[in-house]
Amino acid sequence: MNVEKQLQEAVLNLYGKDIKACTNEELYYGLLNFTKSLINETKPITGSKKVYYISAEFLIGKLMSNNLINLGVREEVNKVLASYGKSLAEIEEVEPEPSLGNGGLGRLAACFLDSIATLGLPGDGIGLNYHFGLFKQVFTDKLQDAQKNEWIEKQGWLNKTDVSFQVAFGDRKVTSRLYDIDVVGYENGVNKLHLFDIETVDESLVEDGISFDKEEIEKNLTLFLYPDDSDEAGNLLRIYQQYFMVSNGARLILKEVKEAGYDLHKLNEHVVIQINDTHPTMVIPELIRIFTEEEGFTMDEAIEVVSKTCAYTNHTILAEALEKWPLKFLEKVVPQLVPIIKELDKRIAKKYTDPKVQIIDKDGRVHMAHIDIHYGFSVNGVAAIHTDILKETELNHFYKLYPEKFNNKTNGITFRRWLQSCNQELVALLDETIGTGYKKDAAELEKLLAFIEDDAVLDKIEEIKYDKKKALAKHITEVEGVEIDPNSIFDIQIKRLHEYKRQQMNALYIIHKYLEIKAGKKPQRPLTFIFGAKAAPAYVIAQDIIHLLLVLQEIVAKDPEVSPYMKVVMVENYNVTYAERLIPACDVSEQISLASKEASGTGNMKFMLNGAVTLGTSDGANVEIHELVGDDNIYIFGQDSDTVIKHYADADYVSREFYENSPVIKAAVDFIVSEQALAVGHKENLERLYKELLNKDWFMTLLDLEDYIETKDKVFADYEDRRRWKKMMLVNIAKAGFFSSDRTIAQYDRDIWKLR
Ligand code: 26Q
Repeated sequence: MNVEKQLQEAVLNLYGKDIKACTNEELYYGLLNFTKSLINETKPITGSKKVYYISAEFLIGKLMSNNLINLGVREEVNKVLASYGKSLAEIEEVEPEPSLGNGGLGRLAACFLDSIATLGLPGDGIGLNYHFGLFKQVFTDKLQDAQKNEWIEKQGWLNKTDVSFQVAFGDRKVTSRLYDIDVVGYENGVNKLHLFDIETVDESLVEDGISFDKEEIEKNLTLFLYPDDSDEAGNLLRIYQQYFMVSNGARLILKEVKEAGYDLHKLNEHVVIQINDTHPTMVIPELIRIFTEEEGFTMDEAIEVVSKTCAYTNHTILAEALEKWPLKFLEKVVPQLVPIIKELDKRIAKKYTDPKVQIIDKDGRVHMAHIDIHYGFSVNGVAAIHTDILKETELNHFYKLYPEKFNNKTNGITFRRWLQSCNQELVALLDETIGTGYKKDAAELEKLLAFIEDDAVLDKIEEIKYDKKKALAKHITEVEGVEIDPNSIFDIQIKRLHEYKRQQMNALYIIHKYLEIKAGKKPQRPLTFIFGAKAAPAYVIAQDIIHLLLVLQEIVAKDPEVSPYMKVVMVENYNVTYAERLIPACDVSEQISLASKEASGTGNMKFMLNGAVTLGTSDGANVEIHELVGDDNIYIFGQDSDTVIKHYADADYVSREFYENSPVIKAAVDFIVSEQALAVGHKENLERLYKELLNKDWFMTLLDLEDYIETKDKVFADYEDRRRWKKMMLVNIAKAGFFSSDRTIAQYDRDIWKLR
């Protein structure tokens, strides 16, 4: 293949110009056509059994760089463009980022699609084509404001198909339209991400910000990704969305099965449906409904085959995030499913008397996870500790009924995006030192351990980090208007804003440092604290925490005594693209959730792979990172999950006691409502947050604060032993192979899907 010739032709066709004369925007669209034609020449992945990964979220990020890597032409394209004085990195900027996910669960789904195709497994994603996705975050008056994020263009990765279905709700019928995005495996074939849309969608329904008429289902169904796991309103719309997704999904799956000529009674031999959290759970009663009403199955037959086809992944143990829909809501939106759900419930009630395992509870709420567990063949958690907690506590009643269904699949990340695409400098070093085998077998990264005493390699790792920090600093200056010093320590916390993730604890450390500097105790080296986080618009305390961070950013920046020693930056509209800049530039990775609450975390893996050192609690995948790198290459602090779970059981955590017994904690918490803070911030937000910490603190911030301060001080002191730190970086990179999503997907296939 002659890349130059093909690219030249692509832009000539579009614009009648040659590469040299094109703008970056024109080159992007030329490259898009070029890449799409390469994809069309790539073989579809086929087989007699296929996995359908159904998910309300696919946080895919920009696709150009990854597609070029996976097609094996990125370097060549780069060279050709460079020979015309063009920069591929700048051209890639043109691409809009689809925001089809909230956070971890959506990004995981995207990594999984990449790995499924890379392993050559037949497997498609099924989801929704949200026109504005998750909201775009802007800061106004140090508060989060939500705006629509337009990402769909005339020319893009979405391909309109001729697939369309009728979907009936209780009060209306609508028509769907399927759009596909190709998913290219790394040096392998192509699968698809199927995104359903509604034909009658109307973008003009959106008024200012993200408000729109919630009743006009025909027009609004696919406008937005429901932005919360905490908002009460809009629940009905969410049920419309979920049913729309699974009804179309079921139709598509059955269409493909019939076209292949398979017997529907043997569905489970050809299809496995992986249910990503409970959002797609209605696929179970929907399939049963279709089989009994349209395909002549008896209820027993339908239940049996569907149960052997569906598998469920749990991503949370937060009770409030487990979906429980009032039967009333389902009766309005999907009355056709209600008799099926009642039948499923009746069968369970007949078999088991324990109220904890019923599908419909005494208040008439349908527990979606319970449907998945009773009527699916596999239940998995997403990190070892998470699965253990599910088995021992949260889902213990189910574990006792079905021990054989429970299994762990520790999450992973695709190294194509989180190493090859975002850190080409590190890739070059790895290629030089350990060869290129790690690109197909991530475990080979361990070969890097042989260089632990090699100063040239250690220095190179440090130099790459420094260059990435410089690049990030430049970007932050450009887009946030904040100067940061690449010689300072970059301490980064990026993830959805949630109390259990404890950004507020990080803020209290910053206050503590600020007060220390004011008192004359200066850090050895300047510190840069970087945050990125969106908060669900209806999640009040999360908004308050964002406000506090922005207040601290301003106080520190405006204080000439302090600003030479520390900076705080809360970046606006944190998203996948931003993560790709932040992660390679990080020194200290903040993974500080209250133990037992973060199912896994995947940012922790991305940071490690890029040579950051973790400061974290014994939670989620941090536990496995700890086991892999050993005590000397990670900083673990805080109470463990057993202790935390016991505090909840005994209801004996009183945050005020910690406040009253520790002058350090008291000073930091009081600062939130100090005159100094109130002069910059809003009384309402700051007082509410202060009171929350003192009177409730449900996620036990103050429990771990002193240990956090002590440990973090040690991290910063250790950073000065440069040789030791560089070795820690190397060990973290070398041990990251386990967290490749290729490993995760191979395990899903081996234990659950059995596609070959
Ligand atoms: C629930 C009810 C009603 C409306 C919305 C929701 C809702 C929406 C999104 C519930 C949960 C989510 C997202 C959850 C999520 O992202 N979980 C994360 O999943 C990651 C991948 O497994 C883990 O690494 C994280 O630990 C987990 O928090």
